Amino acid sequence: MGNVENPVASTAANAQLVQEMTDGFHLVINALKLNGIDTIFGLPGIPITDLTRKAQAAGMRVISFRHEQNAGNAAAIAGFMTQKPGICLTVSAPGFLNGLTALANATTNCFPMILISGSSEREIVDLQQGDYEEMDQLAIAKPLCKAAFRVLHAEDIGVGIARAIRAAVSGRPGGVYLDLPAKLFPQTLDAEAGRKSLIKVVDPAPRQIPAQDAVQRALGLLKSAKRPLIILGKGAAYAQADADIRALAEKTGIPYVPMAMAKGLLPDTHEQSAAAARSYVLPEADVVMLIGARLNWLLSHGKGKTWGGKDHKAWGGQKFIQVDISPQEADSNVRIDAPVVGDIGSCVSALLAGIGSNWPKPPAEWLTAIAERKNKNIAKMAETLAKNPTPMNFHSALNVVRDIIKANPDAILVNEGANALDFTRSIVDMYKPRKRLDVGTWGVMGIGMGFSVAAAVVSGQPVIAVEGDSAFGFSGMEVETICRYNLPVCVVIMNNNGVYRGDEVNPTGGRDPAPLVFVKGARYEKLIEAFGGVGVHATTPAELRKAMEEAIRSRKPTLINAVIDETAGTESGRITSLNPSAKKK
Ligand SMILES: Cc1ncc(C[n+]2csc(CCOP(=O)(O)OP(=O)(O)O)c2C)c(N)n1
Ligand SMILES: [Mg+2]
Repeated sequence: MGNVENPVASTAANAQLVQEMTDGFHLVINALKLNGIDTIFGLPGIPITDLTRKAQAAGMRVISFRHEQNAGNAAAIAGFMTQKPGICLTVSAPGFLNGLTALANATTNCFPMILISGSSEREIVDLQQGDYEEMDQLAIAKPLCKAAFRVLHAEDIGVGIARAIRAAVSGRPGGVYLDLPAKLFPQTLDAEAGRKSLIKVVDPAPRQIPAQDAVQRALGLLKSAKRPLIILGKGAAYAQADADIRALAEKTGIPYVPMAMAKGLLPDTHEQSAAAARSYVLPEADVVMLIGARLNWLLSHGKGKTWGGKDHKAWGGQKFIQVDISPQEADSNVRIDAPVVGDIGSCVSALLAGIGSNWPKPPAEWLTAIAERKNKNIAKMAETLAKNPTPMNFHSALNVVRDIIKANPDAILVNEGANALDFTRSIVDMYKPRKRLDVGTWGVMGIGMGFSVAAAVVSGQPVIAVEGDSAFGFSGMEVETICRYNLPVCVVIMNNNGVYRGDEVNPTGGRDPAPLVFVKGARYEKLIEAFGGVGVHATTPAELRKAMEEAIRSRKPTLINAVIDETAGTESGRITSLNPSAKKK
């Protein structure tokens, strides 16, 4: 009670007491920083507004978005690029739900991210008494992510963040949900106890060394092949084992096909690339080595006509080697004769060691047959690209993008749309790993601006986003974010007036437009001008080239509205056949 008698001493003692306390806000921030996480992608509001302020005050980069889905996509792709979980921070119920699509997409694509959402008062939520933004977020997130956790006590924040990080990046990476109720943030804790409660995660993604017998089995099968093929998936790109993957391809001389986000792992101009002869090599290969690529729909499930099978479900006769971090991946669609389970880096290095220096090159007939098809297809494409039709079409516009990427191989290419996606993937060569970021496993629209913001923030490199006009609309408001943070992003909208194409009409002759078409001649470039960015209306390849060169040079936020022939596209681009068609005409 001495303090009551001496008011001055009492104030000083209280001040000291306050200094020695910490709270939930700071524990969350310090736990992230302790683990090398320096950026938060999010959108403020109750109960996490102060967390965003305090994180910025503590030196973290806080990138605020206009919609949580875009913040979530940014976090996910930051995770893919860095092998550290990207953080998306949202408010409760609606903000959480807005972030959830990105979380599910991250999990599907094996991108490590953590969605951290504030949540309402547990006692009220659980009794369903109608709290502000009431929702049992943990239960809803669980089936859509790799792991989900909730922290109720400030002393458990360290453990909660540590578990979330491990779950996101270890084994097959994926999305993790972390639920932080509002009441957690103001909870106080003795500062020293708080510091001690935090965990610096040691070896968050431990290497997983493949078994030697599995490696030998795979090499035996590969050696027996007459027509071997390697398929590189985005798991191979994620692994950052670029030099070893290249050495594996080059030492064996085996032709390879990169999946979309593995483009550039070896330069697309590499002589062993069989991408331009894909429809020849898949059915003809006798042994296929999948490296970080799953036999999902993107590879026609490893069977059917694409693989030389007699009908759409028949096995084509290939033997498969599958290098994957998940032991459950093998046999998911067809028999895998030689699974090699481990992290891609360790697996590739073990395979390399087994290959030694005098591995026989694949038979010359195989290589010659591929080269013939490939050269023919490349020549045909060069002819198409050289044309300069009016109005501009996908080819003449993308020929420009192709040149710009060739001249700026460190630039990151973000890509979404249908025709705008498929044509870009096949026309624009990539020269370096992890430079192509796209719609991934789901073919989801809406990743464009979130991916662009994160790519620019994480890498500091210029970003070129090639967007269908429909695709752009899903995240278009983030051009304000791009301008606000002054990011070197150049958005190129392939504007063909609609979804797939812009020439459909309402068959009834009624006043409503057809479901797939947009306002004709829309001036998208004016959107970015509203926020101080550079807008360009480009109707010819020359105008497009000039604007793109200037965007790269100036690093100013730029949006180029590239006007494309509205009749140039096809339904769903390359995946027309996936549309269910009515039997009755
Ligand atoms: C979230 C989501 N909604 C809808 C779709 C269906 N979809 C696929 S591509 C696409 C847009 C294609 O139009 P656009 O981006 O303009 O590309 P274009 O073919 O015209 O070049 C849509 C709506 C999707 N893939 N993802
Ligand atoms: Mg379009």
